[in-house]
Amino acid sequence: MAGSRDTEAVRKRVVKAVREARVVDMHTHLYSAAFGPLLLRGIDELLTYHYLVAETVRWGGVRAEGFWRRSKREQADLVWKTLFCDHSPISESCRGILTVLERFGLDVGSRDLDAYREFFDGMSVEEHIDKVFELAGVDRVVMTNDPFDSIERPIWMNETQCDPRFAAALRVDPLLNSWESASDVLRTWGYDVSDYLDEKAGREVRRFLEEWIDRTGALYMAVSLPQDFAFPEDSPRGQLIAHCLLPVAEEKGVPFALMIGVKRAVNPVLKLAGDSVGLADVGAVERLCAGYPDIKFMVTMLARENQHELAVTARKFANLMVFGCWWFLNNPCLIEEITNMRLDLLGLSMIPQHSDARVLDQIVYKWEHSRAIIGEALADKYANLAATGWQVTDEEIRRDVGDLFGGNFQSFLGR
Ligand code: HDL
Ligand code: ZN
Repeated sequence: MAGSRDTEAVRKRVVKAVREARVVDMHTHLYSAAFGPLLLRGIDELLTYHYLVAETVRWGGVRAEGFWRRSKREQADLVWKTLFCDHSPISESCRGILTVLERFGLDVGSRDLDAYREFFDGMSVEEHIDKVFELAGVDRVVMTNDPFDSIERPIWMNETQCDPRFAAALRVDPLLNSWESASDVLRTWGYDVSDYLDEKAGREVRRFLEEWIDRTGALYMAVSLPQDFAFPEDSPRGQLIAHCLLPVAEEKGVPFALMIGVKRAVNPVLKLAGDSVGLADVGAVERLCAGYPDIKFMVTMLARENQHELAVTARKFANLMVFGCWWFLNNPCLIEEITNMRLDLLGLSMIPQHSDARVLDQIVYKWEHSRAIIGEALADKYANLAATGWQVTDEEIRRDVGDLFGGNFQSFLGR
């Protein structure tokens, strides 16, 4: 057994284990090479990530309409000038790009954007994926797969072989949040659904979900939900969840992931960057978990103010797995706060982080930054144990860290 109450020694062992942990990134917007243009990679995509678009437009040098009229390269040039040259790149989104450049061994001090472009352009997509997964310490990522996406759907219909490092998740936002238009589309695909959600429509929607879970091998079904999400609710979404999503989740044994608290398009001209956050009702999560004890729910919420109640709700329901510091919470100050809250309330029975990466290279920085913060929070907890005389082996530390960075997710899937 390691030394007696040497808290510094145990901290070092925990930080090392977190740094070395293999990761299963359970929510991303990445795609394998088979999905062609859907896989975003390289410096210009990193610079035009919607987080940086919002931060660039804020400085007023360009209105959003003018930004969108520029080419991707011109947009990246403008972001680089505004956020990296005219002002220091302090924000998490900006700093992340510098972390990526540094991890690839590039000369960050040169600020030579064209040299960075030349480097990324020199990698084939296969080389690029291999290198990024190696640098990030990631074994597998889960994609966000939308059957209603006009580019993605034909790729699945052609039974494309997917890279085993990229698992699928069936995203059902159009179905649940825009039933009117989704039902029209479903009819064109041969599902006999009318606008009115009768028993036949319910049967056909369940068939659609089952077919797409089988086609994609989806590990779970997921939806992002507005801040005013309510359940139960006498609405198309409420009926679709109760009569379609939940029965299929139970039948197929796949979790239902709810991502709650989005205020959609508060500034539409910013496009993806135009969404915001709103306080949501954790009671809906409580009623789902209580009402359907045999169904597994993974939940992340977008408002900082929802985090404590969500963690307490997870103490009440073993079929609830909270995950990630999502979107506007994916910042060092909030990852630290939320991770400490969850460790105090839930111990190790939670999923501390996902990357939400949209650009391949982002998993390098998102995981580097999160490992540092989660590692420190975890080290504090083991130091507290050591201070009592509790001793922990390296195997036990690696077991616990493995649970947090992939094991809990895999176990919750029942796979
Ligand atoms: O709905 C989601 O999955 C969110 O993650 C949105 O895609 C959001 O635009 C995002 O990229 N957040 O990081
Ligand atoms: Zn996402």
